[in-house]
Amino acid sequence: MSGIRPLVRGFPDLGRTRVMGVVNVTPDSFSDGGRHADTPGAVRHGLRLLEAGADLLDVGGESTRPGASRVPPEEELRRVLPVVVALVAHGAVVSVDTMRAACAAAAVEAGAVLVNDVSAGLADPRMLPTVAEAGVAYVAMHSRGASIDMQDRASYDDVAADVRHELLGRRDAALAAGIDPQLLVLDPGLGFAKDAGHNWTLLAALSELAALGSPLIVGASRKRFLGQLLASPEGAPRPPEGRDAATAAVTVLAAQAGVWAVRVHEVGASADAVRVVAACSAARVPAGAGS
Ligand code: PMM
Repeated sequence: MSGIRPLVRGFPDLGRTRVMGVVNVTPDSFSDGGRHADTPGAVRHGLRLLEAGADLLDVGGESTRPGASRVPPEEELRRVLPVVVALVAHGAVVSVDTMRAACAAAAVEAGAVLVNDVSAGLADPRMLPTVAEAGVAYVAMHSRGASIDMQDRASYDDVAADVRHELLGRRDAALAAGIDPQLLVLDPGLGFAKDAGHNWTLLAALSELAALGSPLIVGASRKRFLGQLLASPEGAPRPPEGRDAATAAVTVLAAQAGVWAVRVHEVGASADAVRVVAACSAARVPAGAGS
């Protein structure tokens, strides 16, 4: 494993990639929309993910699937906040998946310790200063514009180089706003303004992204490119609930590249996978040994 498993300050070193379980409190997310849309259902789901081995839980109230429209701010807060409060009370390490500074601030006030922003600060000019002031960890994910039409901007000269360059721009903005570099995590944003080929190229280039020196998070879970890979002989994409084994395979690739965390819907297989990769990497025979 490469040497990019740095601590994000405030998170103890587990000696392995950590597993972030997804708690979508939404009626319309592509993979689990509507399944845990009310507070008790979402909290129960979060507790099940913890039992299955999640290291942290990512609570979101706004679907970002391609084509999704924005949810009003008050509705996002209404969905997210009670779930954050309840999961924090159960001792969970909670992240909030939001593009809005006000939602991030309220979630942090309620005990969230990480803000996961798929717009990397571009959707709300208050986001970066708010996170800097809160002093919590921040995920800056690569995307291009709002979900409603982001796939129109899935055009790159060299996707790995372009995403790296654009992420560096967001890292500069985050640092300029006062976010502690030790609290900053980058994410290539699989599926966000990217087609399947772009996603595979980015997965193949994770080590180059890691060379930027910031911890990484990867979210491949149940995404469309996996459904396309696993399509039926007639060409029908495999539905989201049939993509968990492929998701766990991506977890292995990501853990081997040394990423800080993977963001997944089904936690058990990925929790096992990151331990397998860590055990194997700890057992690696030093170069030259036995010769
Ligand atoms: N993907 C989704 C939502 N939030 N956050 C990060 N950091 N990375 C991702 O890849 C990501 C994300 C979309 O998936 P969902 O609708 O199933 O949550």
